[in-house]
Amino acid sequence: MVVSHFAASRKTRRPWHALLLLAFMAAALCAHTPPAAAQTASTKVRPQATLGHYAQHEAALAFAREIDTQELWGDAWAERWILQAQRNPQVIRLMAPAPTGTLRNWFVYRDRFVEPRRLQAGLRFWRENDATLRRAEAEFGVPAWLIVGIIGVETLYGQHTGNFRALDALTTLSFDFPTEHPRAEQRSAFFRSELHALLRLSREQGVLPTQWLGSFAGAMGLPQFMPSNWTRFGVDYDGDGRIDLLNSPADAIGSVARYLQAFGWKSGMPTHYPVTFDTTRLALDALLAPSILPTFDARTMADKGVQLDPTGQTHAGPLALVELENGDPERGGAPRTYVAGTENFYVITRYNQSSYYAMAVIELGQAVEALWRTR
Ligand SMILES: [Ca+2]
Repeated sequence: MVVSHFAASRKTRRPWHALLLLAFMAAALCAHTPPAAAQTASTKVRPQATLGHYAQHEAALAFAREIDTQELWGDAWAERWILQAQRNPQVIRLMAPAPTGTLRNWFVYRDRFVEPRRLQAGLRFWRENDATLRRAEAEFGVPAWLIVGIIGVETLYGQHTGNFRALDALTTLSFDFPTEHPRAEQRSAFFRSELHALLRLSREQGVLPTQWLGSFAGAMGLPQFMPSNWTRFGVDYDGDGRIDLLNSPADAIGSVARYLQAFGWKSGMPTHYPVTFDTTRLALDALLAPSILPTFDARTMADKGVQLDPTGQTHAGPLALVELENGDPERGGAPRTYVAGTENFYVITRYNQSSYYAMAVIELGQAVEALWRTR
């Protein structure tokens, strides 16, 4: 979804106008009838029609009015909620770029996710959802272990879905994105389109925008979907008539499978192969230049000094040499880990653009599957 830039010359509203709008908003909220599932929540949490930080923020308000115009929301739906959005300094701190020069550590990262508590939770999740996982595998061609790996790494099977108000997080990242970030402009444009998607999703689902909770980046529910993905890839997989990624494991399973299918998951293709190096002709710089984008066929890999295992040698598609740091070897770290990633490895990084993430998902999912098979 593309959100056009708002017109800077738009007429500025006066404060009394905002107050009138709030009175109108309170009345409209009473008349608003959410579907049954959301109604319980909305009666529990009485919306406070208090002005938030962004009620004074001209660019945010202009953006909201632009959305209202685009969407033909005659009740100023976007504006009335942006008026309530709060700036969250913790969100800004968490989004700030990591200090440069620190080496990452795959072994440490893996141990955070492939550990007894998460394995047991994964086994329980598999037991409770086996039929749904098998259905998703058959319908989308995405293996059960991969879905189990993703939901496990994302939220520990729904236990950690995030406590940030998504409206505040997305508005903060839209208009107060940390300027020291190298791609600040691009990232804040992304979050503005997600804020737009959240407002639209709320309206469609009959949920007040202030009620959504998620990560500091606005990802929500068991699979941590951004609002636009909720609309684009969400599946009602338990057939109750609504897509509920906050409470329905079945909807989460179907949605994760559909997402991976849409990004090109190839049924039956491995994610990666182990490698060893022929150091006499290793062209490491050339191999690492395309990063995780699969680029070299098995033959080219061999020419550049990468020895694949016997299955890898017969792989038909392009491969990427994936490099994972294990800290600084001079300070007690281990040598780097290398694997040859396939196009399916790349598909997993479309969920989260990190090779560490993809490897953790693969290892957790396959470890849970091994437990499930030998139960
Ligand atoms: Ca559902």
